[in-house]
Formats: sequence, structure tokens, C-alpha cells
Amino acid sequence: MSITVLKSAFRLRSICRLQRIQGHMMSSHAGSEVLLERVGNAGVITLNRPKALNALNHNMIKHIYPQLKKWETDSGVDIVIIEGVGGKAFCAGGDIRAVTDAGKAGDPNANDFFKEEYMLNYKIGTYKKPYVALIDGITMGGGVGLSVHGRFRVATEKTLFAMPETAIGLFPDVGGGYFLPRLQGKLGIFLALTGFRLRGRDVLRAGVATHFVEAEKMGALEKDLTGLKSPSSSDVAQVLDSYQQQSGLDADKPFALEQHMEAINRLFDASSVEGIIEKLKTDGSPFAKKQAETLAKMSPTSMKLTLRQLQHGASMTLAEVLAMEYRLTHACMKGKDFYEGVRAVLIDKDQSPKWTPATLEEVSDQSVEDSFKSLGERDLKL
Ligand code: QUE
Repeated sequence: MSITVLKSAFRLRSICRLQRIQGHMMSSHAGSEVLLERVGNAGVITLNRPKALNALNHNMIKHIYPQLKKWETDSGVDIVIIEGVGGKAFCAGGDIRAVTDAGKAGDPNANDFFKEEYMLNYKIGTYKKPYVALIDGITMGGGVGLSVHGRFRVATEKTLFAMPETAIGLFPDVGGGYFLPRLQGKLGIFLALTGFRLRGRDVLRAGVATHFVEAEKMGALEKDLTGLKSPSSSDVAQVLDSYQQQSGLDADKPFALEQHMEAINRLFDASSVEGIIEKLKTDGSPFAKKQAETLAKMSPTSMKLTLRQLQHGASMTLAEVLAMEYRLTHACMKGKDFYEGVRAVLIDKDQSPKWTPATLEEVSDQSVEDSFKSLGERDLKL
């Protein structure tokens, strides 16, 4: 494609967006953190906090959830599309800083954030109409929850995927306990414990995305999707397949983890975190050594919760997994590591969290088991 055609395609996309945003501002939610619009027969959700990399906050959840419910039964809506503005991120995660502020203050809003976020994840996972997430850019944590449970996830060469929560004293939530153990071999356990980042076409190869389309084609793709008349899921699939076929970028490049999958399947196959670390240390390969170094920085409590979460989640429904994860958020908010991790990574940015307990040996099996216990009346019911 020539530069001129590229530029005009970009301009067309920008103009379309501008018209939609102007239309939206006139229709009421000026300055909104999330835009909810009808474009043709599509419901379009636009995450609109570019300076925060579209991180998902409570206000956004409160707007998206009821609109998704309405669109599900609105005969004028055949498809839902979700995307982010700014060109850098689809959604970099949850607004975890606000959650820890509320958690520290004993504000029930912290629990409500997780409850409503997981209800939204479940709505997406059981949605009755085609749901298409355009995950162009950073897609981590909460952003994964807004996409991975949906029928279609379109990655681009700019997609950067990770579940990095063990670095902040949390665990890979938003249904991570469901989709991660369902990835090939022990890939999910590896991604969950290390927070390893997948890029571009590898997000498709890992099974996190369903399609790969070059970023410059996303404007045209969206236009084609919103222009479909009463599309079925297979009509949507056909459009996405066709765009994917025309996107040859990195098609010949092997999966970055291909050369390590045998090691991942062998080394991350243990019933305890200590067992995995022992295997990594005795293996001695540069790859194993690097993973051991990464895990040494993560919250010991988070790693133990995460391994149990994925072991349990492998044979649970999405609804059961989200209820389990909601219990785990209570445990994390009662502990110390979540606050310390957010301080070290997101607030002070010193990247030097002091975990409590500081070692795996000091994290008792009992404290891990207790974190999975019923909350009684407060359990999440889906
Ligand atoms: C680990 C995480 C998160 C993270 C960084 C980590 C996370 C999260 C954010 C984030 C990023 C940008 C924002 C924001 C939050 O960063 O969960 O509010 O603007 O949400 O290393 O788990």
C-alpha cells in the first residue's frame, strides 16, 4: 500500500471517530471515560482514558455492564465491538490504585469493584450476540477480562498481552483461573506465575486472540463489521478470517515460545511453587535460570494462590472460577502484599516490594487454603 493510501485510510478512521465522538458528546456523556454508541447495527464500547492507558475503573464498569445487558436484548443490535482510544493500549488493567486506596480505608467499594468487574467478565463470557474485542495495544489484567471471554479477540502487531498480577501481590483474576489452564500444555501456569509478555501474532499463537489483523487495517475492519446487516456469528467470523488472510505480517516468524514450550511443559509441571522453582534451578538452562530470577521477585503468597487457583480452575466453569477469584480478592485485601506491590510498582515505582511473608516456606498451606473459603452470604453468585 502506498503512503498516500495509508494516510487517507488513517484519516478516514480519524474522521469516523471524530464524527462518532461529536455525536456522542451531543447525545450526553461529554468527557466520559467510556463511550457507548450505536453505529449501524453495532453497539460500540470505546474505552476512553488514554492517559491511564484505558485502565478500567469502577465508573466505566458501572456504565458498560447495564449497556451490554440492554444491547443483548435490543433487536436493533446484532454485534458488540469493544476498543480503546489513544493508539497505545486497549486496556492496561484495572484501576488497581483506586482499589487499594479504598481497601486500605476499609471502604466496601473495593469489594464492589471486583464483584462488578467479574459480573461484567461473566456477561462477556456468556454473551448471546457476537462480541468482538479489538485488542490493539497493551492488554493486561482487567483488559484481558474485557476481551478473552468474548467470542472474538483481534490482535495486531501492537498487542502486548500479560497477566502481571503476581508482581503486585494479587493473582491473575478476571477469569484467569478459567482461560489460563486451558491454554496449551503448561503455558497458562507459566504466563500466570512469571507475568511473561506476549506480543503481536504470538497472542494469537498462544490462543489468547482468535484473529490477527494488521493495526493499519483496524479502521476498515471496524467499518465492515458495523456495516454488516443482521450478521450471524459465522458472518462475523468470515469478515475476520478475510482480514486475517490479508495480514501477512510476521506470518513466517515462529512463536517466540516455540523453542521453550518443551521446557515450559516440563518445568512448570509440579504440584507446588517450590517444586517448580526446584525444577528451574536444577535445569540450569539460560531460559530456566531467567524464569527462576523472575519468580524470585514475585509475591510468594501470590504465587501460591495463583498455582492453586489455576489447578482448581482447570475443572471449573467460568462462573465457579469468578466466584473463587472473588474469594481470593478478599484474602488479598486482608493481607499486606497487594498494598505493598501496588506501592512499589504503581505509586512509588521503586520496583522493590518487601513481601510479607518474604519466602515461600513461610506461606503456610493453611493460609492458602483459607483464602479459598466461602464468604457465606457475600459469595459472588452468577
Ligand atoms: C502488574 C499489574 C498491573 C500493572 C502493572 C503490573 C495492573 C494494572 C496496572 C495499571 C496500568 C496502568 C494504569 C493503571 C493500572 O499496572 O493490574 O491504573 O493507568 O491495572 O506490573 O497487575
